[in-house]
Amino acid sequence: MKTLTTQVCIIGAGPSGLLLGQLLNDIGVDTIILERSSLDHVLSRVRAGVLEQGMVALLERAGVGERMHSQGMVHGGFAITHENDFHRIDLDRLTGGKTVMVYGQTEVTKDLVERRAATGGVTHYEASSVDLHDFDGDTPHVTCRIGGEDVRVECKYIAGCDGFHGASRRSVPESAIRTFEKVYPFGWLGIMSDVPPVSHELIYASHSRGFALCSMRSMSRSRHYIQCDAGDSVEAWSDEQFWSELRRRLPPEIAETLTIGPSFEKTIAPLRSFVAEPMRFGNLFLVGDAAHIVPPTGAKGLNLAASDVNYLFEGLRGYFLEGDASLLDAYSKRALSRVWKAVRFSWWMTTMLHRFPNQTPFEARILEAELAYTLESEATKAALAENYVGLPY
Ligand code: FAS
Ligand code: PHB
Repeated sequence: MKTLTTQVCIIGAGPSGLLLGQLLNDIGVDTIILERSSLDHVLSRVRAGVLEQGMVALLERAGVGERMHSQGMVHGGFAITHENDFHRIDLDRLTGGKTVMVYGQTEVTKDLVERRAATGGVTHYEASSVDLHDFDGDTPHVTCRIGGEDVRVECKYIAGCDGFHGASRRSVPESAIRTFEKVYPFGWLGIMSDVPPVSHELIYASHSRGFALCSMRSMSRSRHYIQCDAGDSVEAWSDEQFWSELRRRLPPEIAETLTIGPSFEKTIAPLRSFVAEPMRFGNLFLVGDAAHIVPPTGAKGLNLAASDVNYLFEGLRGYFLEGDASLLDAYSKRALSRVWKAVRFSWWMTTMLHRFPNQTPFEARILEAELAYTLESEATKAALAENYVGLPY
């Protein structure tokens, strides 16, 4: 068995693992990242598209702000449509000048992968049989197979950045962890297409036929979603069927300007809210999707991963550079406080904008009133805006 030694062993080379690894390496704290998939697979993932200002600042600090600022798009607002009505949510005005950055998670990952390689960070891709050991004891370590060889990584701390289906959360004894979950009775069918977006800002559509979202990656690449049945399959949706359903869920004056074209990516994502408590187990810290999942309606998943990274980075910096473990001890409480507020916001936006099968007439009226009140009241629009741009870290 080959033995490697590092200060922090990071499981997973998604946004959480890569961002944490870069911030730590940049202050001289050694990390090794163990990633199950190939580099190509990691770079091929298409997921989030909206970055809060807190995440933008962290990416700048990690040295990957240049391409984001040159290719990303700063948005000062977005629209909510309800049947044929159009309402702009003016983030800039409602939050006193805050905005969001539209820049795909794929690009964020690419920038972080390149930065880590350029600054000598060690990442082992295609690491299999990753197992976590003695994270509650004195010799935390991780074993895995790399290139057909058994490897043991000895470390002081383990950062579980391996997503919802990873090994980290599953390594925690059931008696030590409490989970909270809500599974929604629908999914999102998403496509990518190299056609201009229908608007210069995002459009969240609430319609009797179901929810839709018109987003983008650039002014020549669109990212669209429609609510679909939880058991739906991608094969059941041709491009033509997708585009015609999307058109039906938009106000006519927008639908008629929709540019359609072939999709080069088409997936269905299930929607769930999930939180694991606590987020620390001895020398193991859960980060990002390893600890929580939100429906993408509020664009919070990727951004919560960033705020977890911020809190854990502050804790590890305090420990390794100043011998002060207080912020490490506070990690789980600080992270969960912000996580639950984002879980609430994502649940609220999802519940308000989607159509639920088996909804009673009373429930349908209540949700219509919720949306009408939200769109009429400055107070509720301000609350929507401050959550959308991101609550403070
Ligand atoms: P990730 O899941 O991104 O990364 C985990 C990494 O760990 C992966 O590279 C995985 O290969 C690796 N891994 C897993 N198990 C391992 C093991 N045993 N050993 C080693 N490595 C292992 N968020 C939004 O804000 N907006 C969206 O529109 C949006 N759309 C999404 C669509 C889909 C289909 C999915 C799945 C998620 C979406 N999300 C969205 C949420 C998503 O962006 C996550 O919040 C974000 O990827 C979280 O990053 P990580 O915590 O790094 O987890
Ligand atoms: C995206 O562009 O993929 C996106 C944007 C906003 C969301 C969800 C997804 O709320």
